[in-house]
Amino acid sequence: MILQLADKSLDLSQPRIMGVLNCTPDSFSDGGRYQEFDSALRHAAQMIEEGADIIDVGGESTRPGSPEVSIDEELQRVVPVIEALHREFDVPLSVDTSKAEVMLAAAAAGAGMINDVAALRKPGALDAAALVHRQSGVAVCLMHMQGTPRTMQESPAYQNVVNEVLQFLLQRANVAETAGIAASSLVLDPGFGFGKTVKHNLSLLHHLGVYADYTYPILVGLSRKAMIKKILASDSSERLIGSVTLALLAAQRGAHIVRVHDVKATADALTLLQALINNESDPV
Ligand code: 8Y7
Repeated sequence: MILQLADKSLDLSQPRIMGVLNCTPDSFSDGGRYQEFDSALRHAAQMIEEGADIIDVGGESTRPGSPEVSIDEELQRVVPVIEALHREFDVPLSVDTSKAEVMLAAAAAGAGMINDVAALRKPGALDAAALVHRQSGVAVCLMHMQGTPRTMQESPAYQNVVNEVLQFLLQRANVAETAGIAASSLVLDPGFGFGKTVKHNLSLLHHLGVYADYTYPILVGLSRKAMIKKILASDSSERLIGSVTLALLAAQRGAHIVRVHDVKATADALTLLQALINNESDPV
């Protein structure tokens, strides 16, 4: 399976790594715009060096309880970074946004994928994504979320989380395709932690294989999520091991792209998984 991301392509016959590039001010010291820009570029360069296959550039914190960011602020955070990365590196770029204006500007700056945690439900987002898809073949990741980032963790509830998330994603894929986005350019994501309890997240991870019956690539984000701390009942020192373990479990269950903060450690885990798989296809 090959995913086209505007002018770049990604072979998904083995699991790929999406490196998280946060362009939110709270992830840096308050050194002003240039320092934030510079620090973002260096962080991206390091993740590429460590084996990231895509860089996900985000300017809006979507963590539970986060305040919303204005369009202008988000544009100022992500567009210069995407432009610079597109100029300097060959790696595909995605933009983590739900806003139509940011989708348009990011695509013009060189982003090859839109990663929308709201699955194109915000005003104008569907049309903006369809437009940049038609113009330059931009791919779209549709993620499931119950509720909104501000309130989603208050009381997540499902009859059958696996089925409901799947039905939502297939329905959003259908809406996207009707708007003119090719099925082959869509990626689906169950949205771990977005309106889900630990139990919901574990059910989704356990049953990730249900997506294998569909032709869409699957992206998962489990890196540094609250479920790790809740299950391990320990503090941040266990986050790395927890994140890498969950990325590996997801890859083993068929995830095509894992969205992670710790690229090097994840790349090592996936290399070991690949060695295991390759060994079986080698004649003895
Ligand atoms: C995810 C994501 C976040 C995820 C996709 C965090 C932007 C919260 N999580 N995008 N974004 N999937 N596609 O903890 O799971 O990284 S933000």
